[in-house]
Amino acid sequence: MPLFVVRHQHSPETCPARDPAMGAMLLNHLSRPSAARHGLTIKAEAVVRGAHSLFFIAEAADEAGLQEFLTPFRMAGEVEVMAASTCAGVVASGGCDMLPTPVPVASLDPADACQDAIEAGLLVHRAHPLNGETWVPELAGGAVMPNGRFYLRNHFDMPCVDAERYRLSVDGMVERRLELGLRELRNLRSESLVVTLECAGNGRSLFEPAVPGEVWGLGAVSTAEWTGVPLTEVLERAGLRPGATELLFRGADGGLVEGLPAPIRYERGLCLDQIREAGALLAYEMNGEPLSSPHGFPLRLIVPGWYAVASVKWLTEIVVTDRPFEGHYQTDKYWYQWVRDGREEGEPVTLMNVRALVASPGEGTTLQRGETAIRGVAWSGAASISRVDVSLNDGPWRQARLVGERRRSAWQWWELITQLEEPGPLAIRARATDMAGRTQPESAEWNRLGYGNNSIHRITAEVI
Ligand SMILES: Nc1nc2c(c(=O)[nH]1)N[C@H]1C(S)=C(S)[C@@H](COP(=O)(O)O)O[C@H]1N2
Ligand SMILES: [Mo]
Repeated sequence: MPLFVVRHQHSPETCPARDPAMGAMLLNHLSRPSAARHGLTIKAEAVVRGAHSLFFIAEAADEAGLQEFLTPFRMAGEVEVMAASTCAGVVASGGCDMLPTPVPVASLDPADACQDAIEAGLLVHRAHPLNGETWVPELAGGAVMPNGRFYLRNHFDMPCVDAERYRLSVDGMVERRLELGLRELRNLRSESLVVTLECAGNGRSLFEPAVPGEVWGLGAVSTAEWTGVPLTEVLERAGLRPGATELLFRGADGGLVEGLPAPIRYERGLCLDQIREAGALLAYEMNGEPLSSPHGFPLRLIVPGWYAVASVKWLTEIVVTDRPFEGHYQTDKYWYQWVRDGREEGEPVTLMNVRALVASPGEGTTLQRGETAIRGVAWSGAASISRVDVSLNDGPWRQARLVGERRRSAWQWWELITQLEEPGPLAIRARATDMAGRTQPESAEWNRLGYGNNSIHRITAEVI
C-alpha cells in the first residue's frame, strides 16, 4: 500500500493539545482502531517539541481517503501530505530520483470503455484491462485510422486523468525541474507527425508452438497524425546536466504484476541518442482531436519507428538519469528470447520489423473473375518502404504500386491490379522491403514471448 508522511502544523495561540477535550478527540481519531475504520494504518507518530507540529507515517490505499481522514487536523491548522517510500524501497528502485510517486488517479469504468470500443468497431480480446485490435480489412481505409478504431493495448486499468490538475514533471539530472501543465505544453512549439504504432505482440497468435501473452491476430497496428511538443524542446527548457544519457518515462497507470512483490507503474526507458534519432513527440492530439482517455489523455509519448511499447500513455513523469532503465516492461517483458542451436539468446525489442499486410480482399472473401485490386499497407521502423511484392497462388513475385506519400514513420499503401482468370481458391501473399534493404522472412523466428512476428502475410480468397 502507498506510504505517506503527513505533517500537521498549528499556531501556538490555537494549540489544540492545550484544550483537553479537543486533544482527546484528536488522540482518539489518530488511534489505530479509528485509522483502521478509515482504511489506513498509522505506522508512527511524533510531535516536534515546542514547534506545534505533528508528523505521522500512514499507509493508505489512496491519497483521497487519507485526506478525508485528516479533516479534523485541517480544522485545527494546516496539513501537508507527502508521498513517501520505505528506505528499502528507495534503494531497491535505484535511488530517490528513480522512485515512482503513486499518482492516485481514478480509472475509466472498464465496462463503459469496453462497450465503447466494441461499438466503435474494435475486435476486443480482453475487457479488463481493455485490449482490442483493428479489423485487418479496415487497415486500408483513410490515410489515418479513425481514433475509435485505433487498436488499444493496456497493461493496467486505464487512468482517468484530470486535465486541470495534470502536470508533467521533468526531474533528475536537469538544471531546472519542470512542472508543466497542459496549457503550458500547448503553448510550446508544436509539430504534427503521421506515425504508425504497432504492438510488438502483433501476430503473436500465429507463432507455433503457441506463446503466452495477448492473443493478437494481425490488427494490433494503426496509424494516426499525432500533434504535440518535440521532446527535445522540453529537454532544452529543463537543461540536461553533464553525464545525463537516459530518460525514464512514467505513466499514471500501474498495479500488481505477476511475480513482483509490490505494485509498479508503467515505465519505459530510452537513451538520449535514440530519442533524438527517432524524433520523439509529447503528443496531446490524435488526428486533430484531443487524445482520448484510452489512448493516453492528456499526454503521451510517441516514439516514431519503435514498437509501440515505447510510446508511454498518460505520461506524468520524465526522469533524466545516467544509466539504462531495467524495469519490468524493459527487461522482463519486451525482450526477444531466442533459442538458437539449443542456446538461449536475448535482445531488447526496439524498432518495428518490416512488414506488409493484405487488407483487401479480406480472408475468406469471394471474388468475381476479371480485374481485381489487391491492396494493403506496409511499414518498417528502420526506414521507409522501398517495394512491396505480391504473389498469387505461390507464383512469381510481382511488384505492387506504392500509393500516396512516402513517410519515414508511417505505413505505405500499396496496390496491385490483376486479372483473375481461373475460378477456385486464391492464395495471396505480400512481402515488403524497406530502404535499409530489410525484407520479410517466410516465417519469423520463434521467440518465447512472441514478439516481432513479421512472417509474410498470406490470405486465401475464392474466385468464382
Ligand atoms: N502508460 C501506458 N503506456 C502504454 C501502455 C500501457 O499499458 N500503459 N501500453 C503500451 C503498448 S504495449 C502499446 S502496443 C501501446 C498501445 O497504444 P494504444 O493503446 O494507443 O494503441 O501503448 C504503449 N504505452
Ligand atoms: Mo504493445
